[in-house]
Amino acid sequence: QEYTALKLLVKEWAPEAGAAIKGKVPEGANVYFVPATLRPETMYGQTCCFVGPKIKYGVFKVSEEEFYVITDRAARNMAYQGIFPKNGVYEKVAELVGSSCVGTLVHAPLSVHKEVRILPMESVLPTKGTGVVTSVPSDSPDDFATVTDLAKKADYYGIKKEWAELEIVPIISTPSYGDLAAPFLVKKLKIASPKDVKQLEEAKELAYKEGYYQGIMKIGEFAGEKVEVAKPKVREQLIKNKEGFAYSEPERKVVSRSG
Ligand code: ZZB
Repeated sequence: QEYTALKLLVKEWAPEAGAAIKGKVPEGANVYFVPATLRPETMYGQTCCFVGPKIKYGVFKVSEEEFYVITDRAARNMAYQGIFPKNGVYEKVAELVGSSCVGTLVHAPLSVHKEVRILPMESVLPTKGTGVVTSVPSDSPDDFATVTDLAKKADYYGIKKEWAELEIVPIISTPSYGDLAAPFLVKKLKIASPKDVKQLEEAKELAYKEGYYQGIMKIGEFAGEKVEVAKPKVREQLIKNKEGFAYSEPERKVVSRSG
């Protein structure tokens, strides 16, 4: 899988995570949460970024000034892709459990929402991508189901309701599902919660196909262009601006979020 890894700069740590990295990451260094995405063209619509609450993350040193929050597994893969200074070597300076990061404020490149929160998602797989997932509820049914659930049960999740309620703006228009494909499909397939994994899998497949082959960009520098055409351009732009980089991982048996 060829992903685009995106760099979400930490602006303000959640207290528990802030305490855990204190003294381990130099004051003033830039720390990034690094989600892996197959849909760089949707980055305009990020409303939050997910971690698995029970997943263990490392804070890995890229240079004196740059650190990445990702799983150990992703760091190991990245170490052979020229992302760290020495081939095969990845230095972990601290560890963070996902739940401690919830509430952290990060800068989301390209998004209409400049700053978004780190929020919990139970279905994040530790064995895929970087274990960090950026949320685009306009175009990802899983993300729409999760932010809806988070807002509904904010107290239960220990978050502020408004963190899960950022406006969902149209990014891509499609002939079959309108310009908010994920909310449309979640409603159409009668998906009630993130636990409806079977219907969510189907919704994801439909959204992928329609978005890629029929979608037209509604926003950003490539508005009016076909998604197929805009996708590599947005990716190149993120990479050129050092807001993202290419990250690939070997094919695995289980490739989907819901297993
Ligand atoms: C932003 C985005 C916007 C995504 C969208 C999808 C969609 P796939 O097809 O099953 O391989 N993802 C990445 N890592 C993980 C993880 N560790 N656990 C769970 N989900 C993860 O899924 C690739 C997508 O799964 C990635 O692309 C990421 O979400 C998520 F509008 O990034 B995506 C119709 C999908 N739309």
